[in-house]
Amino acid sequence: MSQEFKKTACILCSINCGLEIQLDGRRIAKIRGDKAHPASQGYLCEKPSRLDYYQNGRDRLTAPLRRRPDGGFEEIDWDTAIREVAARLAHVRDTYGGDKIFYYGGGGQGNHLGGAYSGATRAMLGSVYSSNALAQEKTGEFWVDGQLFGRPRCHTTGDYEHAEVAVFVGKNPWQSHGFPRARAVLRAIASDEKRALIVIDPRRTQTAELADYHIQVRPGGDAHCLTALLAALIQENLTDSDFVERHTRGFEDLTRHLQTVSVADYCARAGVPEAQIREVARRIAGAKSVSIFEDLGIQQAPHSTLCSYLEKLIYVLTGNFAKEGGMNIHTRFASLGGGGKGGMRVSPVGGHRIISGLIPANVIPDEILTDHPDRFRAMIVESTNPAHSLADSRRMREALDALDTLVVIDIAMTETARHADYILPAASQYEKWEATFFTLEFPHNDFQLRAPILEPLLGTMIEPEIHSRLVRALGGLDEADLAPLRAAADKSWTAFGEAFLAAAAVTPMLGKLAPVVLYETLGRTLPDGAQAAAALWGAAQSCAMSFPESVRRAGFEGEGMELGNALFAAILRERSGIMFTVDEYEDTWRRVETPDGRINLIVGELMDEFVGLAGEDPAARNPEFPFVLSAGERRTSTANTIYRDPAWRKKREIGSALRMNPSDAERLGIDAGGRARITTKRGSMETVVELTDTLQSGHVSLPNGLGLSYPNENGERLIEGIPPNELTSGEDRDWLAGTPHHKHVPARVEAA
Ligand SMILES: Nc1nc2c(c(=O)[nH]1)N[C@H]1C(S)=C(S)[C@@H](COP(=O)(O)OP(=O)(O)OC[C@H]3O[C@@H](n4cnc5c(=O)[nH]c(N)nc54)[C@H](O)[C@@H]3O)O[C@H]1N2
Ligand SMILES: Nc1nc2c(c(=O)[nH]1)N[C@H]1C(S)=C(S)[C@@H](COP(=O)(O)OP(=O)(O)OC[C@H]3O[C@@H](n4cnc5c(=O)[nH]c(N)nc54)[C@H](O)[C@@H]3O)O[C@H]1N2
Ligand code: SF4
Ligand SMILES: [Mo]
Repeated sequence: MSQEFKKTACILCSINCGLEIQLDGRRIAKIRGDKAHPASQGYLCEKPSRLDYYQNGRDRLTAPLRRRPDGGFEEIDWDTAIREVAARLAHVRDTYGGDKIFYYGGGGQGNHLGGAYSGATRAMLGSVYSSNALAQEKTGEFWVDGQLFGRPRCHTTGDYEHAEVAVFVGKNPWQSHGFPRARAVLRAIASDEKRALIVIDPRRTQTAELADYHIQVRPGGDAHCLTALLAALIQENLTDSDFVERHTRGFEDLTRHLQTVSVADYCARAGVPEAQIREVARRIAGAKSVSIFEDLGIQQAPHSTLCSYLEKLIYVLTGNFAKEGGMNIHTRFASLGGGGKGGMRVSPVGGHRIISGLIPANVIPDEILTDHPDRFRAMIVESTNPAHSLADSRRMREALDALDTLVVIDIAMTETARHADYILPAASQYEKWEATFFTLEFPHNDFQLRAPILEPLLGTMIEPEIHSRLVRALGGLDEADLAPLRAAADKSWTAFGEAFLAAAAVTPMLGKLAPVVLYETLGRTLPDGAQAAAALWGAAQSCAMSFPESVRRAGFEGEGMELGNALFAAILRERSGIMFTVDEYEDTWRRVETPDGRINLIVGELMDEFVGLAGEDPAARNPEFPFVLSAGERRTSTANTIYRDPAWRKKREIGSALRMNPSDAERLGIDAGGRARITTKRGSMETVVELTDTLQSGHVSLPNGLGLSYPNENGERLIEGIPPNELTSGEDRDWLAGTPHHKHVPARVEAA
């Protein structure tokens, strides 16, 4: 066993804590936190200790696969795979138009470089529509950011380290993280009597156990709960009137409505004590600083876009914006959005709103399973598993099967890959240069380029090379264009930059193919074989151009392209990652993009829904489906579908259980450790039950990421736990953003 610890990062959630790994041959033997990582500083949760189950899973793909006429797969060599995939997709483009080739994915929790390079393949194909997992969680929030602050990219982040009061709405950071060193930060708030932790969650989560105030809202009652909180702020004159007057627009109109809201009535509907809501309103108003985190508990539940709006009003009306401990608009190293052509506003078949370049994930099957001439005919799926992770798996599988061509780029044989015409096996995230664009922090934002710690598994390929070869096979790279760029790259990055800009001005396609052009030119000159990092040179340049002052404060020097070069050089050099921007609180105001720099308090499109809450009862249930199922809870035993082998979970049975309140179980005749059948309008499945009073009566919960098919030692595929989206339905989604109601699925439970 090698004694050396190699620096890399955890790939299991968006925080990407810095790791040091000791190898035993190709096995991941020892893992510890990297103290030099600028954000995680050595912090780790329990999940990465099992990373060998990812790296050396039995499900790893080791050769390109082609579907045979009999439905099985056969191995083919890479040259054949690239040639045939390019030809099949070009055929779709030439027959029906490149806009019929839909791209889904581009990265998971640890890997966004593949997605960066896929832009070139898409440009060759004329593929303009895309989406990814953000379009089933964050697009409603992004849209609201756009309404309040001017553009969807005006994304705010909390400052939980410094906040006097931290509020979590439908978010369980003890388990799911979402900000660096979450457990340490939560413990610090909980143990300081001058600070307060507020949790709005129907379930008594680990975070709620620590909280000063656990607002145990009724499932689906958030819109009423948040409105009651806002009404209490307004009616008790608890808002920051100076801030509101100087920085916002629409307060009168908003107040007119909130003055009419009965706090008592809305609290009753939400299932929360009025006294608690009023006390929390006063605690928030009296605090020096407040940060608020909203997540899937509202983003994947009824009124999700409206709830995002109400959540943001709380911190805006109390002036907790653009200040220490409050909410701020952060920098970004690169965009997480979908790209594509600027003008596209709605999906081609159903006319569904596109937000941040992303088609709502829930409507993807509707855009395929139709005879509409503009339907998607082909799909490229990269580093994501939509047949498992999107609503209504059965319909998603039908849609995948209805495509002319499905190409899947993954490291493992997934639920989605099984429907592909071609599967291209990627090298794992420990076998290549990788990075994520989850750069969401303020005032210190960090970025880490990870070096490979292992050679690619035989037969696999890194995504940048896959895309480069596809672009070449599609006729996109001309050696005559590349040679002068290579020569310039040999001189200096500045010479390269100038040559590239000049060449792209003459041949615009070079600009559209930029990631792959950089890979084939500049990439070949990078030290330590970091060819795959080439696209980051472009990202570093645009980051330095967008946030020059913040990049300078982080210690980088130079004018124009030199500043971006300095940033890029540090990225290549620092294996633990770098702080790429340091902000001042005033920067947040410079990033507000409304015409007059004020925050809009009125969002016209949401007002009917907002006012309509008065006539709604969130406790109403269909007698046929009296339970609310939260399908996809984050537990210590879940990590999306990144770990496929069920053996990674230490307590296998209980980790996959349906959680329910003991009183419900007793009424239904289900014993502790017994089994239950859960039925929704889309499906019915059986599983083991865990009894716990952390759930309210009438609320049951299943973990996310389970129910994967995985081969045992004999190669037989077994499924452990419930694949949650066998039970969900595509039509249960937010009317505006199209985000799914996964946390709020009407269900029936019976003893099995
Ligand atoms: N361990 C682990 N961590 C993860 C992941 C993982 O798979 N495993 N996945 C990562 C990913 S991709 C994401 S997006 C994040 C998600 O992170 P979270 O959003 O924190 O995760 P969830 O557990 O899905 O949902 C949060 C909470 O919503 C609550 N909830 C359910 N219904 C309602 C409701 O009606 N109202 C309110 N207010 N709350 C409700 C649930 O009880 C739950 O505690 O986690 C990331 N971190
Ligand atoms: N019912 C329900 N459904 C949900 C959720 C829920 O709470 N409830 N949560 C949703 C959320 S928030 C999210 S983010 C999604 C996540 O679901 P997906 O978007 O499907 O993402 P992951 O499960 O993270 O899958 C990542 C895929 O990337 C592959 N992979 C890993 N490393 C590499 C690599 O280096 N290269 C390539 N090419 N592939 C790689 C893995 O094998 C895996 O197939 O699930 C969503 N689905
Ligand atoms: S918090 Fe997220 S990134 Fe950090 S160790 Fe845990 S799963 Fe990995
Ligand atoms: Mo997610």
